[in-house]
Amino acid sequence: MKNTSMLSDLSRHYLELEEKYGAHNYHPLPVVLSKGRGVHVWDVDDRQYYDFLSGYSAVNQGHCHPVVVQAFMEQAQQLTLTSRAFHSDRLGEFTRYITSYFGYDKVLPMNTGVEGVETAIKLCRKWAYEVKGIEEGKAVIIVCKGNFHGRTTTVISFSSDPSSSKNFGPYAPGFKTIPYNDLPALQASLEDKQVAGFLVEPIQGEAGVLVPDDGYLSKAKALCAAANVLFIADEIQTGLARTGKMLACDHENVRPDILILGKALSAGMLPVSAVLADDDIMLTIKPGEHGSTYGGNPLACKVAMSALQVLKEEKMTENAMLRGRQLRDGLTALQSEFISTVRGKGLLNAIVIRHANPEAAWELCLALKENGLLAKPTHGDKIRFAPPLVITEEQVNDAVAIIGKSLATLRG
Ligand code: IF1
Repeated sequence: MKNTSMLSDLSRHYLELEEKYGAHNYHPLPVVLSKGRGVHVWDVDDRQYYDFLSGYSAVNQGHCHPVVVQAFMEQAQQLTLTSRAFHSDRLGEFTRYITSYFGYDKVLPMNTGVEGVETAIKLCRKWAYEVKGIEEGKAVIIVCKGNFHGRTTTVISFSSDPSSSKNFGPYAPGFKTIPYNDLPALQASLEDKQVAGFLVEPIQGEAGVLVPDDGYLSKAKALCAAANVLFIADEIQTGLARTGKMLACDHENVRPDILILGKALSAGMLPVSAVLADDDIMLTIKPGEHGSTYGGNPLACKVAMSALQVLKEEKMTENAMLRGRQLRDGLTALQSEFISTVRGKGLLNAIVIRHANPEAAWELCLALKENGLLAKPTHGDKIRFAPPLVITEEQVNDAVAIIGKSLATLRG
């Protein structure tokens, strides 16, 4: 299936190493990268590309952001890990910085995104039993069809994508799936008194950048509040300026009861995630009840503060809003017979390919690569366009021209 004929010997060498010695749990585009700066990455043959995936939104700040790299290097030479058996000067600073940045009482730092989700689930259940008064072991968390929240055994238990869950059972109970962007379904599910939380992506990423109707998030939040159910926002992919606001929930002035961040919280430097909540929720977890060896390590804390700082200092939220609109307008103006939909918010966008050949989206991504732009198809016919938020007006025009030129190769 993989056409590697156009690859250099050097690229093929690295690709074959991964193929031979690495597990086959991915199907990457045949390109071998060795360098990144801002919106660009370079392959081992020194060919330059626009990165329109941004590590699935982990490098919002651009590759190797110099301010974040500097913070990383300073801290790497000072102290990198204490474990949580001891305090560190960086953890204290970080907890103050991030809670005032987002306006919450407390933060619980973890590493990967899915650990943040797991933490939110545990917090929600603790709160359900110790504050709300649900009978122990009975709490239900409502989730949405088409969700993607990560790959642990509990989290895949409520995935609706068989490729994430099939033959990984037995599955964890305690979750109920309702359709996304469906307020009546949410309202009906909230009648069950054992419901403790509603876990939702403000825009569904993996599902193909599905943007819910205006008002969905604010009304969902209101329904949850009325039912004394925690509104838990997974902003791992949508947060941190990606959609043209600091959080995607900000588009509707929604303040989640539990906020989960990851990915760009470290500007792509190392896995850093965080869960934010107020005291009534966060203080239900007591010493010894949850944690992680690396969670809140000094290196992660320093890098995360720097990653958050540059988002604000360089006005990346505003740029994502402006450049996102420009990108969608540019894609629409291509008037390609092969694009059935252009959608997204800020710089989290996707197109849906319409073509007789079911491999057309993959073929288009190969053509994009040849023309100097990297993007990855999802679910066969969708392609995500999510460049780093430092992209300029000129670069967006250039990228749209590359996409137009590549679409032309799908003809015939
Ligand atoms: C992979 C998708 C994106 C996420 C949300 C939690 C996590 C993710 C909303 C878990 C992770 C990733 C993981 C990556 C592919 C990718 C992805 F296509 F699968 F859906 F971005 F769109 N919540 N998303 O999007 O975070 O534990 O990975 O740090 O290969 O699994 P993680």
